[in-house]
Amino acid sequence: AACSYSSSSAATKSITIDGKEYQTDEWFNTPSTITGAVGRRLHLEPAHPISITRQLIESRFPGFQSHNDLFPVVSVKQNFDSLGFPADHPGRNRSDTYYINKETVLRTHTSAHQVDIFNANTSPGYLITADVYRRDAVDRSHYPIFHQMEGAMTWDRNDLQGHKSLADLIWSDVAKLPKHDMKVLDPNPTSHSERNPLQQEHNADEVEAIATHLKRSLENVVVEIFTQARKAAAKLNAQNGTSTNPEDDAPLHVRWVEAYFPFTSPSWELEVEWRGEWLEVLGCGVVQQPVLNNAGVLSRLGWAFGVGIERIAMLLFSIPDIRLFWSKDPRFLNQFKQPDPAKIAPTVSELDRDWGISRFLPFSKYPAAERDVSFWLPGTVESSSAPSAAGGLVTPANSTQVHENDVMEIVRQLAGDVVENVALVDEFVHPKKKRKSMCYRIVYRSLERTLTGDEVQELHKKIGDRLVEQLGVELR
Ligand code: FA5
Ligand code: MG
Repeated sequence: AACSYSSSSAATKSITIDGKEYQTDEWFNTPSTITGAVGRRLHLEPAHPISITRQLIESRFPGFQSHNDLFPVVSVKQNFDSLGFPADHPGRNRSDTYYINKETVLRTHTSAHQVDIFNANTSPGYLITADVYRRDAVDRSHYPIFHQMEGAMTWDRNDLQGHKSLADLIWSDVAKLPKHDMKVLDPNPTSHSERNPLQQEHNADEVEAIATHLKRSLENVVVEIFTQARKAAAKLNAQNGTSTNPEDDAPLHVRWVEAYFPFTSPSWELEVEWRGEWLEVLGCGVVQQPVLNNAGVLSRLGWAFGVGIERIAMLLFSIPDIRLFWSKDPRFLNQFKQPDPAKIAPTVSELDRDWGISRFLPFSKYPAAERDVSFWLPGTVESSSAPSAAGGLVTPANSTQVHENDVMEIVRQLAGDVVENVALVDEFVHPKKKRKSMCYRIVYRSLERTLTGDEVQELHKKIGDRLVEQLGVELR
């Protein structure tokens, strides 16, 4: 979608995002590379892996109402205030969030719509899939735009449906959920009451019933994903006459970990072991009652989760780099197809269900070029020799803070999708000059072609110049 930046006078500037106009102010920090990507709607593009993953997860929540077309520009109130984010929460910073103006942001998570959808109260269970925006690191699993699916389910205290208590009703719904035989390594991590207290409106049995319903529902999603991923691996083996990669046949390991969110208590994250590492795929918990009160549904209680679609899609299709999802290269797009409705219908048995997932086959890997950029931060730092509250650590004196995300942003703005990774490789304070030096290593690699040396050199020079210009650093 198009984005234009127009200025009628120095004081009033406006920006158009996917056809809608917004006034900007001194909080504005959203580059046109970001606003220009609003409107791609990968989660609705037929046969796109993000869209297939969305459909696969949705299929595990029969009866839930899906909301897949909510606009990404939301108020600070929707994104933070209504969910109980404290005023000093780091997520609110301009270093982390794309602001349009003081009151308006690009949503950083699908939870921004919780209160509105709870308020509409059209269905006890709902799902929201949408693009979300964060200023973040640059590597194979982080991209400033990604997709989340929010899910929530609530019950009404005033509608016990013939049960003697609310907990009883919820336990009866737990009994209706499909069972699985996946081993969960840590099914019930301890909740620490400082961070995850029992809410005053709930009793322990209600919370246990809600938590069990939540965890079982999400475990069922994971089982389906891995069943389908294994079918894809088996299909590839059959085609190539190869035997199964032991990784594909290894028992699936998942675990629950205690987490913290301002809008749920207790809260958890679900981690999946993938190629020897624990990967966080979602956050969830029992909805904080003030959120439901803000939505005007005081008698309801229940659970919510938020899952990263790219993380799941990367596992499902073996996609090695998050930038690939944005590729318009037919060598990428043509590898995926919409599932055959006859093979995924609810009437098809678990064993025969087939989403037609295929493993991604990398087209040749193009060479990487690594370049370092080293610079002095503006100002000086003071190493306090006198005992101090900070315990004699190096503390900024007259140094201007440079946030790492500002460095990341400049690299992305100038080099876009030809950067694979940016990492801090060295930092030190010069003992005499009292100045701090940082060195970042940038890995340049296109997914689609070989970059020329001159091209890399030119990009790298531009990045250095822009760091000087915007952050006031001095190149070394
Ligand atoms: C949240 O965004 C919460 N809104 C989730 C939630 C919803 C909790 C409802 C409780 C109730 P978090 O920032 O951890 O939480 O992100 C959720 C998931 O999004 C992560 O587990 C991960 O799968 C994915 N994710 C987060 N950051 C990125 C990123 N930069 N790139 C790709 N995926 C990401
Ligand atoms: Mg998280």
